[in-house]
Amino acid sequence: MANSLAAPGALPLPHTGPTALSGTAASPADFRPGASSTVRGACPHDCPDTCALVTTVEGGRAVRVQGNPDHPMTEGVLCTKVSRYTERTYHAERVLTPLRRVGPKGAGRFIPCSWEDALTDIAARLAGIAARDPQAIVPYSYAGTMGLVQGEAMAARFFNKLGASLLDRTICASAGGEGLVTTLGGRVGMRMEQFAHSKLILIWGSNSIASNLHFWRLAQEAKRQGARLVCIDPRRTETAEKCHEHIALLPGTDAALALALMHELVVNDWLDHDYIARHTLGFEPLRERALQWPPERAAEVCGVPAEQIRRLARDYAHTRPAAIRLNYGMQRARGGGNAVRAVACLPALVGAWRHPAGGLLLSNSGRFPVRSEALQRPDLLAGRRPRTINMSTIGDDLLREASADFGPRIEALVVYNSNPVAVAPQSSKVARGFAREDLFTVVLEHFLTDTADHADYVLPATTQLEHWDIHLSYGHTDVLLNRPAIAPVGQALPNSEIFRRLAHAMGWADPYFGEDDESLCRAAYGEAVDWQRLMAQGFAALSVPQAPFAEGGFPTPSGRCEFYSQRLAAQGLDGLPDWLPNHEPAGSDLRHPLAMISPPARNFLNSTFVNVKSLRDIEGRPLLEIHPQDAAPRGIDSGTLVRVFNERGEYHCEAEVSTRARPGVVHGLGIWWRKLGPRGTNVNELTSQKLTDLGRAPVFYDCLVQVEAAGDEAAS
Ligand SMILES: Nc1nc2c(c(=O)[nH]1)N[C@H]1C(S)=C(S)[C@@H](COP(=O)(O)OP(=O)(O)OC[C@H]3O[C@@H](n4cnc5c(=O)[nH]c(N)nc54)[C@H](O)[C@@H]3O)O[C@H]1N2
Ligand SMILES: Nc1nc2c(c(=O)[nH]1)N[C@H]1C(S)=C(S)[C@@H](COP(=O)(O)OP(=O)(O)OC[C@H]3O[C@@H](n4cnc5c(=O)[nH]c(N)nc54)[C@H](O)[C@@H]3O)O[C@H]1N2
Ligand code: SF4
Ligand SMILES: [Mo]
Repeated sequence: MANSLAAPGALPLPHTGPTALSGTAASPADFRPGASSTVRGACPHDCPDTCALVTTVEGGRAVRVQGNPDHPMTEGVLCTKVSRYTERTYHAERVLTPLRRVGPKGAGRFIPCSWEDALTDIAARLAGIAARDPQAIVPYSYAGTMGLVQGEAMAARFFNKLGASLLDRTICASAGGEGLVTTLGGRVGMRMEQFAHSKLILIWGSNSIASNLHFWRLAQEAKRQGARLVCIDPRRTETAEKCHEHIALLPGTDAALALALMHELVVNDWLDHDYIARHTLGFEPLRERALQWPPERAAEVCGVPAEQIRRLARDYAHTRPAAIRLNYGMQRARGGGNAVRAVACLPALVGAWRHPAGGLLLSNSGRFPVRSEALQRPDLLAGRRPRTINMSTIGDDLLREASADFGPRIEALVVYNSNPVAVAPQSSKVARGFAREDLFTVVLEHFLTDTADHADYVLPATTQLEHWDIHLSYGHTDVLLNRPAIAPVGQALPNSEIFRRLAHAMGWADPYFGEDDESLCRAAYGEAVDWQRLMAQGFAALSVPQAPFAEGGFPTPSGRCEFYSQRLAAQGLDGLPDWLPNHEPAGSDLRHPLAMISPPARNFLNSTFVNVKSLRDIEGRPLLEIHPQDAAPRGIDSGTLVRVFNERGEYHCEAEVSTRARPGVVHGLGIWWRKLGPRGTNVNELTSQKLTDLGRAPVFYDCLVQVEAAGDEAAS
């Protein structure tokens, strides 16, 4: 069976033992010309919806990817992006063989080579560096796939055995994650499906229609049943437009808004004293803090009317059940961790958790009993304690010399499931680092991204249609299994298999490198999830209470919702949540008077799909939304090519004059590929490598810029 799936030209496995591709969902007969079958899978993307997929395969070729109608959260519906999955999978520019660099670094000039030559040379180069200091080798990966097997399983075993630097994966969610863990005790919250029954929903820092479509369906259901929807977002997004109310606060001011809401709850005694007494910790000091935040003070900070804040507090206190869909947009500024802490206090103050459709949801990923140690084998470090590199400061770190503080200079990078040259902050520095001629870079990819262009070797990876994987979700609470629907395209191999073969090329014969992908899928949850059910229907629900904190039981050290955190206080930090002004507060720099946020584009997923023509056509061109009041004095109209700049760099794109932007705030949408943007730049030329208060995360939306008409010479 395994061989029937081996790609033409792919090497047989160099070691004995089961192969990565053994045990496929479709029987070999399905690959006969003319045969048709459907295969159940999971969407691999970094999206809270984690949809269940059904791929139709005809004659060995995937012809359609659809939502699984049997999966309650997917309901048979996919977003536009993933319904175009076959276009991406069979894209003419897919990398089909290993590639070796022939041009200068970054030029993207390669020639094909064999797997054997590539792996032999890579192993020799890595072994040479490791002989001096394995910490000079850095893995770099994020969520190109959220799969537990094609993510950090075989890859982690490889780097742990090697003793390479560890990577702190902070680029997306670690500020908010820390905030949530501080207050609630874990990445846990309401069950997603319960939002359909809420009567008030605050959509806070999220453009659900673009980035959490299946939640939006639930919110629509609630709206039909009479719920009021309030969107809290600096940008008038398509979601904000469809809510009853939009609170367009300034970026990075959410904690001030939350504290003013608490002020109103306290002074009007709109509190659930019984819930507070039994299930929370630190109410008295929180009360003191809240009393410092009358709505007038917050109104000044947030740039919204005090009356709007008062009304929101009244609604929140008097509507049952009241739910908050918090999302990551609001934690990409300096005080992002504290902002999440502050918002996470609200449901306990009013006892919203008592009802299944009340409370808050940022993430439920902490509910999944993933056996990370079994997958990643940290024991292979065998007592070594390699240094940790923060992925969000890779720009600076690639340019650093060896020092006692930092450790060895970075000599090699192995990148998979990520496109750092486009997505990491301050990308001119990231690109400069990747362009170092003395840096040895291997990139596992589907396409020649901005990052792959800088590689010494590009290794062709399989897509979700071509490999096994198993998933958690950070929205719903179902485990999903992904079975391969088609044979690997070209000579592509799963990430897991590439690391297996690399281990073999290093001369490592340890049995744990022989474990196949199906076994890894089974090992991911062990007995905690019913494997037979997963095999049969593609998903399995975790048992999570409908109202998780109705009777308290928070997974904090005290078992209570911790308004006050002893743990943070012991570190010398503020025990209470507070508003921390941005690193780059609006009005603080006359040369760069505009605050820029850069939220995702609806038809891309971070930098994925930018090269899929039908989706790029919908998005049009890289653009900057700017309010008419900011555009007029600069002589800018819709369609004007503009130069957006600060002391870190400049980004060229088209202006769209629009009241989606509030005065003083501009929006650079989506993460375009640098090489597809005018002058080879994207929005991350402007963002900084400063970090958040908690979680060491980047501050993409805490960024001051100036904008001017660029004139004709800006054309690409
Ligand atoms: N279509 C699509 N879907 C995606 C993604 C994508 O790129 N495209 N990315 C995926 C990923 S990686 C993630 S992490 C999630 C992100 O999911 P969310 O965190 O829900 O991200 P967005 O929907 O972009 O919402 C961010 C919103 O926050 C707003 N915002 C910016 N600054 C602030 C602020 O200071 N306060 C408040 N209240 N709001 C602010 C932005 O205007 C934007 O509308 O989405 C995932 N889903
Ligand atoms: N300015 C600005 N920058 C941002 C953000 C923002 O809002 N504004 N958002 C940030 C956030 S939330 C995130 S999560 C990061 C996202 O950053 P990344 O996780 O790097 O996400 P992508 O840009 O989607 O790049 C993922 C890459 O992985 C590849 N890939 C997918 N599946 C596989 C696979 O199975 N094997 C291999 N080898 N490769 C695969 C894809 O082809 C793609 O090129 O970006 C961050 N950057
Ligand atoms: S990107 Fe999100 S909405 Fe689209 S198919 Fe994947 S999980 Fe579903
Ligand atoms: Mo993200």
